[in-house]
Amino acid sequence: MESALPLRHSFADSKIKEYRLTVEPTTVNLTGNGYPDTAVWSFARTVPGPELRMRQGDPVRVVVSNTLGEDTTVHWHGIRLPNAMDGVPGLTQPPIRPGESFTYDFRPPDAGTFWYHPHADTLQQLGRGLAGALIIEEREPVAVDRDILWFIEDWRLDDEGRIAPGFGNRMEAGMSGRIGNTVTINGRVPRTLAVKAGERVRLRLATRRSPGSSGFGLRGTSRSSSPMTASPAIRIHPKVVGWCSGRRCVPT
Ligand SMILES: [Cu+2]
Repeated sequence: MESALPLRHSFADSKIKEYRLTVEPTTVNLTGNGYPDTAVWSFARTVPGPELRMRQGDPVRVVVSNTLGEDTTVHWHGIRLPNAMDGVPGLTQPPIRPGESFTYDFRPPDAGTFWYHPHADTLQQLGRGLAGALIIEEREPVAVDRDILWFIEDWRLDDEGRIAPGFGNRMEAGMSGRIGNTVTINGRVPRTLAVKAGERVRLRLATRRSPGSSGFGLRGTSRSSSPMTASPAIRIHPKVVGWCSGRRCVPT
């Protein structure tokens, strides 16, 4: 499907970084340890969706194809973009109908860690797994030894590993949001992250959790940092990481 995009014609095609994202149901194992697999809705058959990396100011194209049984779109959360690329169905673009595609073309103006998600039937599509990280690298690279993304997600699963229905519950929406019973980092229940003493690690944190507040902690470290802090890097000494969320703590 061709889209009418004002920016597109100013791009030199050879320089455009292109991604293709198919929105489709798939099955993943979130919890490990012999627990059942979970049917999710995914970008490109992974949860979270693929990490999209691009350079500040460079042109990027993302072609989104919808194989769900309902409309969708993609919104680029926190990024300053032309309105036509903002992904709000019925307002900035027509919805992407089942079987159709839409092409997003833009130049991200700001560096940082962002995320993308649908803006149609949002609570259900988010709750079933449609989200991914969008990393905009600085034009002047930050000096780090490792650049690590933790994409934190929150799932409400039943005993069979199925995503529990009941999205958009008004009582929950008016309180803390839909709080799950399973937390994953990069699509798995978190374990540990080993870092070397003195290693300079850039730890990027993104979350699609709906509850209004989260806590985060690093164990065995000399410093900790809020997920909202945009500092370019933190120095972690030894060893193991754990984190808390809402009313629960998940030791690792
Ligand atoms: Cu958003």
